Amino acid sequence: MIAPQFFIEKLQSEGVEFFTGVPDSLLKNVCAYITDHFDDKHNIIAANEGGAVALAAGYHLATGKVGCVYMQNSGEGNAVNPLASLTDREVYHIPLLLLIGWRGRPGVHDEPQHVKQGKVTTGLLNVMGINYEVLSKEEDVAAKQIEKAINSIRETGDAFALVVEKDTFDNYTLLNTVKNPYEMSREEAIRMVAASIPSNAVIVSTTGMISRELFEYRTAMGQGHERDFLTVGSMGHASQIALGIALQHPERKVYCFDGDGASIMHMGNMAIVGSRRPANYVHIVFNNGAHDSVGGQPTVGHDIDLVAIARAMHYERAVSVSTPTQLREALDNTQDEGLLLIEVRVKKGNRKDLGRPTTTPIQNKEALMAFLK
Ligand SMILES: Cc1ncc(C[n+]2csc(CCOP(=O)(O)OP(=O)(O)O)c2C)c(N)n1
Repeated sequence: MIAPQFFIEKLQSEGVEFFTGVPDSLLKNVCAYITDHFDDKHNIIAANEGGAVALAAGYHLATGKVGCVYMQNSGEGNAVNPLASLTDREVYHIPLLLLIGWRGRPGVHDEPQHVKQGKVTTGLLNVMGINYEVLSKEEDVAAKQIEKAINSIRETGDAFALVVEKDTFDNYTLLNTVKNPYEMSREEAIRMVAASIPSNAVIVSTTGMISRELFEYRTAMGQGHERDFLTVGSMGHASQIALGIALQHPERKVYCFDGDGASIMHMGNMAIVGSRRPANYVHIVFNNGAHDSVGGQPTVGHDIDLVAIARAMHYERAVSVSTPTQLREALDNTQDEGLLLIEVRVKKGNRKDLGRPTTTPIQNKEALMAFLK
């Protein structure tokens, strides 16, 4: 395995000293090391992977240097547009190093949302004309690959990707954990909200532990899972799935269980919800100020005012709560009609024995569609 410190110091010795991206579980240790060792001008956790590519482009325009963009392979899709229409040699020809966590690598068991993306990860790079190496787990070989990558970038001016398999990096524990002041756990808040919704309501929940905690709540209560659409992939888009349902089923309440990382990733989606103002839509953002599901790296969730954003985007009502009593009061208001946002500020962390959905995505979809009929 590679020590995160070894990897990053090797990149620094090759002149790479600017990092930006969206954290990934396979890159968790290296992302934590970057978070601890680079200031906020040299490590920017971006809203989404496309934004990260553009940030690295801006850094290059300002310095002539090569930035490193880290991401899970799920983020390749977000990055394709700026890679093809900004940094590519047929456009502005801006060099950058990509570090891509390879979830769902063929032959390695992974969750369903990673299977297709895992199959197309290197194919997408090929079709984009981006050279890559699958990073070795041996430090001396990896060091040579880094030299090769940087030489290629310098000679061609093109992007180069290092693709990272599971268990490539050694452990590194994030030191700079900012402990937020909130006491309620996300799971406690999820349970309270799920227990309060009418029996004909639908929940569309976001990627990561929010969906896992909702799934476990239903199981623990002996309930079925047919009312919940667990958006296991497609991070940042749960609010639009919920909008698509809410507009066609005005007789039902539709809840979106969102994360701060996910809602920030595609924040424009909130403007579209606001523009349609569905009276049966309740948007709940469980805001722990972190990408908790992939290692707890910070988001800007606690530096922004989600209530003001929602109001500016024409949500009729928006409140922020952080205690069970406040949440209970806010939930009492969900009985009324009118587009509503509830921001629930929660602490970081999760139960260590948290399971994963045992139903497949297709089973989930079919059960929900039957329920909606
Ligand atoms: C496009 C994309 N980029 C990155 C990921 C990896 N990923 C899965 S969950 C997650 C964090 C979600 O954070 P947030 O929405 O704040 O919810 P939390 O985990 O904190 O509850 C990330 C980055 C992904 N699934 N898709």
